[in-house]
Amino acid sequence: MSKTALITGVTGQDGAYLAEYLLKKDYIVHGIKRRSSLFNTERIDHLYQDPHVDKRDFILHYGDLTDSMNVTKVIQECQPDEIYNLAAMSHVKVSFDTPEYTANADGLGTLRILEAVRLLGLTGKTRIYQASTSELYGLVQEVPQTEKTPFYPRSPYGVAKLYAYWITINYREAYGMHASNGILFNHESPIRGETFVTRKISRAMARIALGMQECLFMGNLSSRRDWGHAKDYIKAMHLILQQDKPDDYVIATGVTTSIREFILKTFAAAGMEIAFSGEKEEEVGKIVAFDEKLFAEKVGEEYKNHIRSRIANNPVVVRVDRNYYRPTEVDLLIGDSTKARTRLGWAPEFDLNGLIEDMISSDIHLMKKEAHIKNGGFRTLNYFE
Ligand code: NAP
Ligand code: F7E
Repeated sequence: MSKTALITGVTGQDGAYLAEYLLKKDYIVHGIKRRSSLFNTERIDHLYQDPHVDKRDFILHYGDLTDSMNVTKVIQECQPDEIYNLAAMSHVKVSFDTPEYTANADGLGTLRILEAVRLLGLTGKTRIYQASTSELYGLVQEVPQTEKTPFYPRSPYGVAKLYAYWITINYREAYGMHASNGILFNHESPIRGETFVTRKISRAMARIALGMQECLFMGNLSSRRDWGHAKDYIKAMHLILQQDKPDDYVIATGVTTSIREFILKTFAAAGMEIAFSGEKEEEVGKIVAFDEKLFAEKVGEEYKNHIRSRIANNPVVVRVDRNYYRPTEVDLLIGDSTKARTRLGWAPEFDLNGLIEDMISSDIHLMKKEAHIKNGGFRTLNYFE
């Protein structure tokens, strides 16, 4: 018989990939989506069937993690075997602007799910995955970070997720619930939100290459992240809930890269060599060399003249804007996922170069299409279009 999963945050990057993965494994998948004044289901529209057709294995419910009655009602209706709690206000910089909301959604939202499962008498049936994060390590106390490294969060987001991490463990210990934390390091993809740094860079590179944007404005270029591909990381979530015993696992690649290096690699992947010069807010990145063959292959022959002219007249394509700095920063993240690799048999298929290739080919394709939409105004295209 098919298992039933409930995914909160199903309209997000991970929710979309996980829903697709579970549907392929013959799960019945329920998802919670928020009401929004504009469509917010672009990442999952390709999975959604006609609601009037009899067999529906992908079912969406309106909801919000700040509404405990809604959360309880949806869980009661679905009677899920597995809950993946992916819903969150997930942007670290924005959490400094909306700290109370972030605590409510990301911290108390997790409590609402755990308590609903308990009150509905589903403790013995429903397994729970909590989307914990490398942001818990914050001001890192150990390098690399493992399941045993002490936490020191550095943002309202990190602190809210710290509550969620511990309340998950507390419900496991107090009520014997199958509730686990995946401590996932940064993971990205072509459907990553446009304001996270990797997607911002990949998208801007495509727009600069096509002559749609002049410059990429960045915050702190020196912080380092351990970046993997979301497609690999959602498999770990599923594996965690298939274990007999609940537990907590670090999911990471074990490779750390600075934002500056990510920019160099992203432009280089499309044939543009960048050199950085200057310090702090005066630092700039210029195009200094051009692999015309690679550029023609990745971007297109017809855009080569534009890059030649940029190199000759206006080579600066990256500048620093202090508005993107955070009040407290997480400088260095690098994870040790030995426990997940040995106990779950998990291993990533994508390395950083593979991730960048996937992201830039998608963004070049999308931005070309966007450039051609002239009538009816400018519209951001969906990855799946
Ligand atoms: P994402 O793309 O920002 O998606 C977040 C999802 O949560 C969206 O579907 C969003 O809905 C929904 N949401 C936000 N607030 C909500 C609320 N109050 N009630 C119900 N739904 C709400 O995030 P992601 O990258 O897929 O990450 C998934 C989860 O993993 C998050 O909990 C994140 O904090 C955590 N995490 C992410 C990473 C990473 O590198 N990606 C690493 C570690 C942990 P809308 O579409 O309507 O905005
Ligand atoms: O920033 C620096 C920024 O916003 C990465 C979330 O998914 O992963 C994500 O959080 C780094 C930071 O991700 C810009 O200061 C420089 O040092 O892509 P990000 P994040 O903050 O690491 C963790 C694991 C999560 O759990 C979160 O939900 O890049 N940076 N310049 C910039 N960052 C952004 N966004 N924009 C810039 O212009």
